[in-house]
Amino acid sequence: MVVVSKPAIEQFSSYLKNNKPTTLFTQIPLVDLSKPDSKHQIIKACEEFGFFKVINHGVPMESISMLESEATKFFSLPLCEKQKTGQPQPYGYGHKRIGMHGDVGWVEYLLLTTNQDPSLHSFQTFRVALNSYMKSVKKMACEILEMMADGLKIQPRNVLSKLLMDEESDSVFRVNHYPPCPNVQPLNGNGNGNGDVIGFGEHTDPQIISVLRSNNTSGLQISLREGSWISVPPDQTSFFINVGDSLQVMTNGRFKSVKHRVVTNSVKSRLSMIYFCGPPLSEKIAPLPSLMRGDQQSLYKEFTWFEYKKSAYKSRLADNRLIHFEKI
Ligand code: AKG
Repeated sequence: MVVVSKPAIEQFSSYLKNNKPTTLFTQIPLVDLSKPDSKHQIIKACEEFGFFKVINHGVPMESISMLESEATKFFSLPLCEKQKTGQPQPYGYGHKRIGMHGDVGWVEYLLLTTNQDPSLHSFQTFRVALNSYMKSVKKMACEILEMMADGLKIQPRNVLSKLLMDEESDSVFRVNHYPPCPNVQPLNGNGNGNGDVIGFGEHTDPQIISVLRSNNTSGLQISLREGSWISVPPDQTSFFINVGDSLQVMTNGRFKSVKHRVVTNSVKSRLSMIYFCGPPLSEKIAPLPSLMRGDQQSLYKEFTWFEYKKSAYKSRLADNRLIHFEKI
């Protein structure tokens, strides 16, 4: 549980900026990975929203449920037990504080590297469930990235997925737990509405893509291009894919990383698990040459993933991190 005293709740009550109710987004781009036209659907969704939902993904439901159950057990442990996984610097268990620069949310989380992370050494069954889940999710992510390359008509088709398959791939895994937030009036049947409290503040993900799965509790919202926020109906059998900043750069701005956030629920807790697909630290992040036409110029200065990450760690959650890397 996140233990927060009543006055401290106000700290989290970043009421939605425009204070307008968000609309439930029923037209989320849906990609059926088993269909031959999925590569075109992926491109369209990445161009329009930087976000889509996938079905027929091939990740066994058993593996998903096993990880969810282990994560739920973990978060129900006393605080001192959870803290044995280490402080989030950046890997380990964290609660309320997100990052090092004053961002807070109604959330507790575990942030792990996808390579032999030592944080869970005393949680063996959790570690086993995590490894099995990550293996399937990584495979699905690679398939999506290969379909993306096909849809973009670029060769070789593993130009993006090889960054994930690389032994040095700097991918990260995060499990977030949002306990019910008591001071939110249940304005609708789901227990969330206008007085939403921020669980995880608005941001874009820095990596290539992120693969998100949550339980059936609502809370995830994405920002549309024109700036309005919409609620994403939860679906525990599907995955949601976010375009990250790195993919925005690799496509020279053709795809845009999606701004998203999580609001809390007064009745139900939310559990989400996210695989952030990152390249190796030494990888140059630049527009893919095969996507550049004629004398088209890169919109971005040259940088490595290491340089981007270093800069991102100095920023606040909602900052536009790419701004420092754009050509003027
Ligand atoms: C993040 O951990 O970066 C998120 O955006 C959280 C999304 C979620 O918990 O659904």
